[in-house]
Amino acid sequence: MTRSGFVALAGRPNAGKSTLVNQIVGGKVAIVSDKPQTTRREIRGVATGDDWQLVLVDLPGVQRPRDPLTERMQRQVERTLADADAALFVLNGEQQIGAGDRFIAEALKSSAVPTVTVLNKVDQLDRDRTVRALAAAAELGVEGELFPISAKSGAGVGPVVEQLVTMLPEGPFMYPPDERSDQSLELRLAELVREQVLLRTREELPHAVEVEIDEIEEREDGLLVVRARVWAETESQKGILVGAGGRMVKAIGTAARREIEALLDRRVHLDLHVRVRRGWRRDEALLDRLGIE
Ligand SMILES: Nc1nc2c(ncn2[C@@H]2O[C@H](COP(=O)(O)OP(=O)(O)OP(=O)(O)O)[C@@H](O)[C@H]2O)c(=O)[nH]1
Ligand SMILES: [Mg+2]
Repeated sequence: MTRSGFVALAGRPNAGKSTLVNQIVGGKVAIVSDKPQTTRREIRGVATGDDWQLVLVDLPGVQRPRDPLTERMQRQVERTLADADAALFVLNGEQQIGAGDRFIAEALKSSAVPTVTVLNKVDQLDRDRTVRALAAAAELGVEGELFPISAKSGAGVGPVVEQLVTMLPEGPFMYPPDERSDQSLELRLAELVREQVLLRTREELPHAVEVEIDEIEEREDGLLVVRARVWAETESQKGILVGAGGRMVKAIGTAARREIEALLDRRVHLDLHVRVRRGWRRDEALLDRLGIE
């Protein structure tokens, strides 16, 4: 008899949801950055044990929608929560509990989804602050267990997985046991490029950039050639992304290529083109094509 099911991750932007998915899955399936709203599409990370399979649904951080991009992100969260077998509510231990956490807590309480709450980033807290933050988390009144964890180091994550497994319905595995993610190769590569953009930009720019893979070509000599477009919204953003003498786009490309080579364990040539597309975040057709539903 096996157990398997979907666990939706809910939490404010930057709480560490994607870091936690990567930690549980044991590989990088979702990109991570210190910028809020790093995750734009639902990503499934799959963790499989002897007789269980957790399909972790990493979601964009819950926030107030500002434009069609963020509206789509928010709707995605609501849909996924409604369909999940369990929810994993991630709180950012480095921050006070705020309106965003209370909003998610209320949504979880009014849904019938059984929930596990984790207080993340306790590696940054001393004992006293951890105790106080756990008390504040308990006051949110979400039913179910509460665990202090560090998604980054993995401390405390084992018991969370054990608890989630007990909440899964009986049923067959939905993914092959060695599969860790449901994303296409194109999407994974595009995300690895975007991650390097996020690491190197600030303020509005991280939110204004999207990456699209144009072509993946297998060369006979074993080289994999990847061509990607980096979308910006304005000429001045493009200028920053290209950088003086092309230095910025080169740095992004070199770092992303290394990540891609590590992922695929082969030699890669990565070709990046920075392009301007005004208002892409409001362009419903482009959002469709980019798979942001
Ligand atoms: N110190 C510490 N930092 C962490 C931990 N977990 C995540 N972080 C950091 O917190 C930041 C946000 O992590 P993400 O995993 O991208 O957060 P997220 O909740 O997926 O964010 P969105 O996709 O924007 O909603 C990154 O800089 C992570 O390195 C942790 O346990 N300890
Ligand atoms: Mg994320």
